[in-house]
Amino acid sequence: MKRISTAMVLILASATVALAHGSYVRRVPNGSAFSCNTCHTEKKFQDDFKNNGLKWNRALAIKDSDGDGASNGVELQDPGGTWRENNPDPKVPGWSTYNPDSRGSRPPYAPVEPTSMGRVKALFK
Ligand SMILES: [Ca+2]
Repeated sequence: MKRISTAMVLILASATVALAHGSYVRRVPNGSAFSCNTCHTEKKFQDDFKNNGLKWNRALAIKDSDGDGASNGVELQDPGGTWRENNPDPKVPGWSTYNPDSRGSRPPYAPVEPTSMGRVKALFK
C-alpha cells in the first residue's frame, strides 16, 4: 500500500509540474503555436523567460533568445512586447509565428525591429 501511495504522489506531483509549465504557454503571445516547445526546444528562451520573472514584456520581446537574428517579439508577432496575458494573441498582417527557442524557425526576411523604426522614420522627414 505504501508503494502505491508513493507512486501516486509522484504521478500527481509530475502532473502538477506539467500543468504549471503548460500555463506558461499562455504567458507569451501566440504561445500555443509551439506549445511547450516555445521554451523546451533549445531552452534558451526558457532561460530568458525565467530570468525575466516569467513575464512577457518589452525586455523579453527585444531579446533574440535563440540567436537566429529575429527578436523574440518578431517571432511571436509582438515586436514591442505590449501584449498582455489573457488578451487575444497578436497577429501582424503578413507575418507568421516562429519559435523563439529554435534557430531553425525564423522569418525568411529581416523585419524592421522596433528599436530601429525611429531611424527609418527619420530618413523620411
Ligand atoms: Ca527562432
